[in-house]
Amino acid sequence: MNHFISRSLLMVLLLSCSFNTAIAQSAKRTPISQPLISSIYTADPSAHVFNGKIYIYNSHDINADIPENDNGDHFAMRDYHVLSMDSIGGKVTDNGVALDTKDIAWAGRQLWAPDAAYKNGTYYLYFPLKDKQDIFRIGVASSKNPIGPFKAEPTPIEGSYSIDPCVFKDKDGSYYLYFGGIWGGQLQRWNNGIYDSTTQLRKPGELAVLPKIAKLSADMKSFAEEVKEVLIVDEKGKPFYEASNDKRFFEGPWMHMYKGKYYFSYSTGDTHNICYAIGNNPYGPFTYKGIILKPVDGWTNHESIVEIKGKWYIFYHDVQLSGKTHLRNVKVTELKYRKDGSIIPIDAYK
Ligand code: FUB
Repeated sequence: MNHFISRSLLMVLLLSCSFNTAIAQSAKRTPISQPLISSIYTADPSAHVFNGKIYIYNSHDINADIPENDNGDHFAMRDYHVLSMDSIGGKVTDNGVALDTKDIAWAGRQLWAPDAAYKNGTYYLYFPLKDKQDIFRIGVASSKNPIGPFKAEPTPIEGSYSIDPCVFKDKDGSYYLYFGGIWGGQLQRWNNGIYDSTTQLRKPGELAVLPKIAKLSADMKSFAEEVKEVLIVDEKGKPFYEASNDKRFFEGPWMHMYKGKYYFSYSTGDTHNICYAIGNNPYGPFTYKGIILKPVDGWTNHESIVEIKGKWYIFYHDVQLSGKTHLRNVKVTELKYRKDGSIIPIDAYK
């Protein structure tokens, strides 16, 4: 008995030592930037400059006391708040509730990473949300004001599915919606527009699941074409297999243009990188180029990349304020390109 107690004590001591070591190690990671706001938890920042002001459309994380699982049930967000600021480093304003699930007719649960766009005097908010059948769809809401309140359309965008919408305005004025996320984002369950809840995650020897794209209609509320796959290839032009999970797409698509090239960035999810691939048009194919942002504290990693007053910035999140995966805080730091157009990888900690 005594032997058992002393072994247990030893285990507790060892465990607390390794736990403290883990804390000490993470404490050594000094963040290069601070949370933009600490009064609420925020994540998945999609930043835009509208009329010279910076607006951040992000998830609003809450603690719903739901145990963590691979489906992401613990990300149980119910509304959006738009953040705004006049300049990088300036005061950040939380503009209150912009859209609430209770005002979305088709809502089931989980308002995940949104994005926004402006066209002809109206702001459009694109948002992933599970419908009443627990299937992620993408909805659209509109407002005359960039901070909302937004009014949601009565049904999701027809033909939309999965998560993480990113709206991109091309140089000819056309708008495209990129979307998709695997695991809890359900992208692996969709084949040729059909949902199958029994579909398993791809095995290492199978081709990786690809993100999706569709051109938006003139009214910004529907797809103007069939959803297409966004092909990401390695330097030899070969598509990635699931085994390359440090490079293949997982979630968080974002598109920006730099010096005439299309930069498609995304999170690798279970390996926590933000990577990028370059193409010559919005549809791709995109050739993998490397890591933009190394893993941050917390499981998820999610980016947006924007030019503001001649400098480039990456908006991202980590869990500096809470230490908890589902209670994140958005941040921003400068992003730099080399002369050849490649991006200098960022470590968010010193
Ligand atoms: O915030 C919920 C999900 O976590 C997002 O949709 C993903 O991109 C990941 O950040």
